[in-house]
Amino acid sequence: MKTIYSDKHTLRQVKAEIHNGELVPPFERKERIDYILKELNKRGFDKPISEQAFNLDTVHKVHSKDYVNFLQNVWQKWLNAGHTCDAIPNIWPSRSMPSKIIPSNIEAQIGYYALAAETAISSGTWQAVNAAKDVALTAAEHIIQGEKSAFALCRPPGHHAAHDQFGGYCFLNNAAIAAQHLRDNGYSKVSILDVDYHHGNGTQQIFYRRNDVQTLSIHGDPDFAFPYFLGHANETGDDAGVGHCFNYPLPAGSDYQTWSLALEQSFTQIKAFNAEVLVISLGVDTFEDDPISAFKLRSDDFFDYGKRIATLGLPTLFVMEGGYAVEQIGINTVNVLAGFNSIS
Ligand code: FKS
Ligand code: ZN
Repeated sequence: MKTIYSDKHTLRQVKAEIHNGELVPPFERKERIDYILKELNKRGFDKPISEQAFNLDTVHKVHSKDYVNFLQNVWQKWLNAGHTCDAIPNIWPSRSMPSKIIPSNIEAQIGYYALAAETAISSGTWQAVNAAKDVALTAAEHIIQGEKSAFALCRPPGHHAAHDQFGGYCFLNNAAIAAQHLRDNGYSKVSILDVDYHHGNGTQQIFYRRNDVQTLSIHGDPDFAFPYFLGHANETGDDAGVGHCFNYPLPAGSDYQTWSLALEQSFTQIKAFNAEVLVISLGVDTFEDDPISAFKLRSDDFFDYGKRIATLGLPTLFVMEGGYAVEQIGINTVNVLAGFNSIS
């Protein structure tokens, strides 16, 4: 399995995130990628391949033009407003003032396009975000060219990024963009299976009214887990998309036995859909020692579920999402890929 990677991810380095009422060093930091690269090398995976540059055509099929334009320009506008530190969203058109007017004030614009407050914007954020989308598209190209699998080592992650909103460390939805690219290049049915601890709200929203891309997510119940407002079991799709969205919210403390039952249920739906290609939103924050999550998977469990994913026998594109136990993120991530390789 080839890994696609861009060193441009290091251009995104924010000072802090809001966590439990205080500013703390960001959980989503560049060192995460170093541990994964080190473990890939140690376990004999091929040297990572650099990303190719793609234009924004595919991006514009899953995100609005004004949102993408905002991402490209926000940092310069923030500087022009006289600010020097990272930008942190702090005001929203919320339920009591649900305005659809896009404000010209940059602080207000940031709030308009934000879905949460933990995700700061820094110099270099767009460059990293744009490169992560190139990583995902390059990996999708490998599948289109006939590879059985590929690993898009994206940073920042993408699955919380909605049609026109950022948050949860995500800006462009790398998995959704890759899925769209597969759709545009001969694959008529794509399944996106999200195994990150957090619900893939952005991916769900983007494809909610479509019947060509099935979305499935196994995650901490929104009753107690971020992003709180989406990811319930009764969200099944709308319009043409009815029956194409599947959520498996699980209780805090869920171990691999519980988790893998949900995985098997998701497989039943992927088979019923007759998916031609699989995109895995791969977050390893389901790990027992993850600092911001509440599941109990152990390192060996990651190998086991990688193996189980391979039994589906589908071309499979792994797209990196979360995982914050940095010392073990490499082992857990590579275990999934090695498990997959072990039987395919
Ligand atoms: C709990 C606050 C939760 C935000 C968590 C974001 C998780 C991001 C992720 C991704 F894959 F996108 F990186 N804070 N008090 O892991 O889902
Ligand atoms: Zn996560």
